[in-house]
Amino acid sequence: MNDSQRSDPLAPLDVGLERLPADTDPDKVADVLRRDGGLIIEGLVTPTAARAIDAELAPHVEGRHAGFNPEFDDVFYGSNTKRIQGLAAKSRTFVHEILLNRVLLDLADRILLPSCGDYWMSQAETIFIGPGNAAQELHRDDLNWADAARLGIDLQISVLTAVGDYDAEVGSTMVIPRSHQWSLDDPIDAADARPVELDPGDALVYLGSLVHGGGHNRTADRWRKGVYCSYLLGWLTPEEATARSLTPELAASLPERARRLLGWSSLRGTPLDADGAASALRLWQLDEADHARHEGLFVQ
Ligand SMILES: O=C(O)CCC(=O)C(=O)O
Repeated sequence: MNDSQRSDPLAPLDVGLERLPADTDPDKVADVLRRDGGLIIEGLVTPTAARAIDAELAPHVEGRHAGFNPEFDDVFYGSNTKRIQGLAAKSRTFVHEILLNRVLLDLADRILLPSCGDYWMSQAETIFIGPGNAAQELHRDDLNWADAARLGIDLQISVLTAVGDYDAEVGSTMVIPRSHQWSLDDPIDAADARPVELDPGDALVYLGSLVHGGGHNRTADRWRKGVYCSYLLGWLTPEEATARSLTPELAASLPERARRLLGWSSLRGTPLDADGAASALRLWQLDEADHARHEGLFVQ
């Protein structure tokens, strides 16, 4: 720790984030996340699962051009970056290994459930950063919900799992450890950001209040491969229209917990244990006759 950090406990850490194995006690993982705003879970999924997710998404990634709207979105989302969304419909391994990952759900239970009846998925996408792609502006995800971000509670947990190269040269995520403790109006200095390097299967987990951004891919021929997934308080609107990415048949074929996370349920304002698993199948809270619209796929 340097002198400025000793005199100011909220100054950014010189060192990067802590790295914990996936079998670490969930209370400890939650404490580290609350303290530093982010951490690395080593081996969140196995390298085999990471490869399977990459392979299942590959046809979609190959069929997608890089970049977005050159006048606006490219600056933030990346002119040579491939983002494929609707992942639950495209990769079963993503659903089972990332979305439903026990380590992530244990963490979300501890961080998000105190402020909501249940949380849900806000977005899942590939963030494959191609050669030459410039660094993304450092930002806080919570500012998508700017008024709620000022309430002083945790809104979102984001997870970036490496499914291929994820080193500093290729544009690994830049983070400012402990910046989640700053005021939202504090200036952001890119010199404070540190790269988070991951092996396939490792994941960067961070709060929506942590300052971060995609790194600069300085290579001529390598892609940085991360799969993003985020969990959001149930009373906030997700970034992605997740439920619309699934047909009723596909939704019915998923585990009940996945369905709830993907928006196939009504709002639960009460804690899960008071509400029970049966509510997961309740698409409409009150009008049971309306279930006919789904031709018996979902039962009360
Ligand atoms: O790709 C990354 O490392 C971070 C991406 C990100 O923060 C974003 O697109 O909002």
